[in-house]
Amino acid sequence: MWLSRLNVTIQAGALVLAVCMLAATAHAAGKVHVVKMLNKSTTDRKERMVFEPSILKVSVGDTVRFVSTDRGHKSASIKRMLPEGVKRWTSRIGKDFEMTFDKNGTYGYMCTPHYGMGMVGLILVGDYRVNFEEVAKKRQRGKAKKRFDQMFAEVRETEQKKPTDLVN
Ligand SMILES: [Cu+2]
Repeated sequence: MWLSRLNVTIQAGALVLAVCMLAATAHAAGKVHVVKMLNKSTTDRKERMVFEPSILKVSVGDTVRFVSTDRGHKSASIKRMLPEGVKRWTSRIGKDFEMTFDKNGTYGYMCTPHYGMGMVGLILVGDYRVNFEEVAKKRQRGKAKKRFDQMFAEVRETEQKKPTDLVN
């Protein structure tokens, strides 16, 4: 009697464990990365209105959470800075926003109200080179152009120095 009850307990325990492991596997499908939306850079106090990090490399299937650390910001994709067939996105000002990236490529985005102040960013997904040069050709203005040019240069430089850093 006592033994059979113990047996049931062990079986139930094994079942709970199996369910937990399954849930953990499902969750591991994609990583979640955080991009902060800030009034001031934490690494260079002279730089205002930034996404941090402004260049983010992720794997296909990963999610990026844009966190509204400071108020008044949003994340919106930029026309002709997305891989083919990817839908544009735009978040609500001052709200956290999550976006899952299911396609290889380079993605350019901005905080629409602060584009003129250079609040733009790049997300490199998997084999981001499929459209990198096209995205880099897109015409930009003012401070956004300056920051994008710096970012493209940084990506190219990293590619030359340590190509493995940019390959998933
Ligand atoms: Cu902003």
